Amino acid sequence: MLVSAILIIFFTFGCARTEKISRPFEYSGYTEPQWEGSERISEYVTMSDGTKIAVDVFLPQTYMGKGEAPDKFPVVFQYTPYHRTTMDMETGKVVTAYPQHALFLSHGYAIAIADMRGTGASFGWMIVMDPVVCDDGKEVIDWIAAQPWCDGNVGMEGGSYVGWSQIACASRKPEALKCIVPMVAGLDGFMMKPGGIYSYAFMQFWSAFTNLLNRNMLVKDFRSVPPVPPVVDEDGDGSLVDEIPVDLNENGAFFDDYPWPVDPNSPPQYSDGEARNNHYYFNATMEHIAHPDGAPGTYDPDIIWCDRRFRDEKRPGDGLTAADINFALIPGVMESEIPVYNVGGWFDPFIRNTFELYATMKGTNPSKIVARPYYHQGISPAFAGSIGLRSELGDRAEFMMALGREELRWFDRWLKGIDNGIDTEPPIIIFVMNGEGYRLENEWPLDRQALTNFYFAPENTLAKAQPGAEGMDEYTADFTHNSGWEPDADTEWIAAVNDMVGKPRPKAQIFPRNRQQMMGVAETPPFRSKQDAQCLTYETPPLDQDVEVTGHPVVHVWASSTADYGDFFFYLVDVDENGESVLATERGHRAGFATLQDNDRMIPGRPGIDVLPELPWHGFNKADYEDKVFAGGNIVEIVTDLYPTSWVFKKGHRIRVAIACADWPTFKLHPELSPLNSPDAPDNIVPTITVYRDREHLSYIELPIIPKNQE
Ligand SMILES: [Ca+2]
Ligand SMILES: [Ca+2]
Ligand SMILES: [Ca+2]
Repeated sequence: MLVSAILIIFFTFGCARTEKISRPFEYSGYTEPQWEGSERISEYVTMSDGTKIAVDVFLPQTYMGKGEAPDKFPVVFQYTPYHRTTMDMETGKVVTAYPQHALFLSHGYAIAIADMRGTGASFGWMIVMDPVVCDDGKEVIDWIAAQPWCDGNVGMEGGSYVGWSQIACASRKPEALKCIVPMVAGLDGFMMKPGGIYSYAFMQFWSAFTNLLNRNMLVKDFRSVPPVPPVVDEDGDGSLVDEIPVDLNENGAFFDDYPWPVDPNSPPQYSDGEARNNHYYFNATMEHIAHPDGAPGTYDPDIIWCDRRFRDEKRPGDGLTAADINFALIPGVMESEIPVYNVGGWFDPFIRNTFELYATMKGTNPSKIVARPYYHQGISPAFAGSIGLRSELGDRAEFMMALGREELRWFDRWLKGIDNGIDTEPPIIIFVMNGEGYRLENEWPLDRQALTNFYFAPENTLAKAQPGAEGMDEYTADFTHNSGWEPDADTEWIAAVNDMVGKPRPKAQIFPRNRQQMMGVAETPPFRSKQDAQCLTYETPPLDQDVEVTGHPVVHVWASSTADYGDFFFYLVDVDENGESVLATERGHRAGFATLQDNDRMIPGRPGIDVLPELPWHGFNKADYEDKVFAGGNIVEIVTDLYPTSWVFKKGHRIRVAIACADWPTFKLHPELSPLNSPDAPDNIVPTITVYRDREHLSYIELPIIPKNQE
């Protein structure tokens, strides 16, 4: 009686919250926001090898719910190399950078964020994706689970490296880890060399950014973030800002101002003029740069990876290969059976990995995937509007909060045991660009896809009919072809950071915005009209009806070259009635990796796991590479998939394939064709390629076309 009276009151006042809704991006009625505010705890957690890891914890503060306030919480954990929290240098206030954390806190979750060793305020030095990072993660989760404020349930979330770190932790099977939400996570160990070609611009950016962060620099006018907050208030005055040593020569860094190990005669100085005993912050930061044991100190990802051309080449530092630090983690994650909600972006360079994680692990781990139309960092309203994403979702904050509600549904299900149905609805959510928008699916690739070949045909056309007995096209490489369609900020700040750490300056003044350059969000759709004019192109006549392509397009191209070596870049392009062209999807491939290999080889040691989906895979080991692949007039068949997409080519538009032999400075030029990695270097070898399109050499793109009017 009382219950129905309460319900009547709620309905009378039109409180929508009482309605139970649990579907993609919408969630209400299963749990209510019952907490306001948060309190922060900052601690060093000591790893089994003695290294201190910085952890910040935010606990829900004021209980607004009914009954007694819970004093133990499920915990959402982020494990990051990008500073666990941010410090406002003016006010000394510490904040988390993630707006969805407030949502989780209000629903009775605690938040824990740790700096990986060698980063932030943690001690030790950074070796990117080293196994010790995985082991540390498990130790931190074990520590969280043992704290009095934790109810024993931990989930993880975050993007990019913070997505990788969830796979890393899950591979070590911590007992308290109950679910993860890796977003735009790169897992293929060759992810910085998609198709075997080095991602030059991004790695220049990322190395400089890493060097900047790990030194806790604060350089005005750089694309900078503030120093990470110190963990320990050594002088006990309630302020953390004054634990950061003074930058004596005002060059944006304190690491160059004092000897290390600390010299008692010239110790670090502090803004309050007080002495410190332990210099925690200084010592932690200096360990990132050089270790007292004589260990290598700061690990520069660009220097380490740039000249390693094969997936099985060992790197200095830990002697591991690219494969060892990524797909090698998969068997452990599968044994853990931890539920995984994969979040991908159609224009993220890791979207193939996102689908591989989903498809490979769905049989062992409760799995879900959403593919949204965005870049690594987000999406601009202009692009969102052009592909049919509602304009309010083009707003970045709302776009992120919609994802926050998805995470809350996942955490409620697996950390609180709330039966909200997220694990029984169709597991796949894709956004059909230029089409119906979000759509639920049950399998990937879609069973109903009709794989349709579009053959390269005379006069730069694409035809469904197979070609005749003869046909070929010549194309001379243009090393200035650049897939970026709008300039990013210039590279001055990278040059300045590189100067400070003793590294050469970038080869280009401007790095473009595109899929591979992951920082920043382009303001306009990915136009290609200008770039396509620098390419060899094939296109259909105007379409007589809408054509939906959802899945993994695959390119087959027979080619020879005047040079012994070559790189290829393939673009699937949508050309409108006015001839303006926009990128749908793309991928590059180094011709020397010509032979297809079993994709189960992605996991080192071949543990018998079927890596899915079955896509062309070229191994990328040294033994898989054919040097001088085009020598002696050799005609080579290149087969590669493009990044998965879901794109509707509208009636009246044309489907175009554009082929380039360089994409600079996004990708490093082929080292044998441009040893100086510069489009205008005098000793460049500029190849002319011949693309064959005859009965004996079928060159085509295979498109996964989704029939209309299904149900
Ligand atoms: Ca202080
Ligand atoms: Ca200085
Ligand atoms: Ca397989």
